[in-house]
Amino acid sequence: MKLYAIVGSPNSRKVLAVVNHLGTELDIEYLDLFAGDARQPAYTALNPNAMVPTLIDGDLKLWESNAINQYLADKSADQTLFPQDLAHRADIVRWQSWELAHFNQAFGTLALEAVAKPSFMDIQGDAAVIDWAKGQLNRFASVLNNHMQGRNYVVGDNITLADYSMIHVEFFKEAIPFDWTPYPHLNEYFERMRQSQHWLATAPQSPEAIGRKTGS
Ligand SMILES: N[C@@H](CCC(=O)N[C@@H](CS)C(=O)NCC(=O)O)C(=O)O
Repeated sequence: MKLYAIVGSPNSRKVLAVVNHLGTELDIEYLDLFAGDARQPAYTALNPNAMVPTLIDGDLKLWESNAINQYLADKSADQTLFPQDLAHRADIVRWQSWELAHFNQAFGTLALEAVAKPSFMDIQGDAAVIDWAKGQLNRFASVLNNHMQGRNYVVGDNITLADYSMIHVEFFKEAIPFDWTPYPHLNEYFERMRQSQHWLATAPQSPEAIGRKTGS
């Protein structure tokens, strides 16, 4: 198997954490964000979105990080990240769907517009989009905060795919213009996951390494 990723990219880190957790053996090719590697025809033939991550396994060309993680977990002998029990699986998929459609759509948009564009791309973020994302993030952070009261993980008593999905934008948490203080249970959860072994191992070695082909 082969995984295409970008150093420091939140969605790449989401998959790399699962690869680390499962001990999956695969080749990893890091694309250079700034050189436009993802827009080259050879890559868009694999992923027409020109985005990472993409997993290749034989004839399967799989994009979308949550789909990749479900596939990797199902292929693995380790059944704890995405157990076979139907209710448990549905609960994990529910939270993966929710983070993609709501919580991290807002969090990721705020991170991109308010931090990544000005800091890494030399582009001004869109003020109207930033305002919209803040409103959405307030709405959905409150849902996660309430859910995390009295819990260590999003589903059940152990780390599952839902956790690696939920926290994948964590690198930007303190950098975005957003007041997290009303959400103490969410904050404790993010701190716990931030220190978790397999997530920590996906962190870029330096800010300069982000988006570059070399380094990890
Ligand atoms: N829904 C996709 C999102 C993928 C995505 O947004 N990837 C970002 C990196 S974190 C990317 O490749 N961005 C490059 C671009 O937008 O041109 C997934 O979950 O895999």
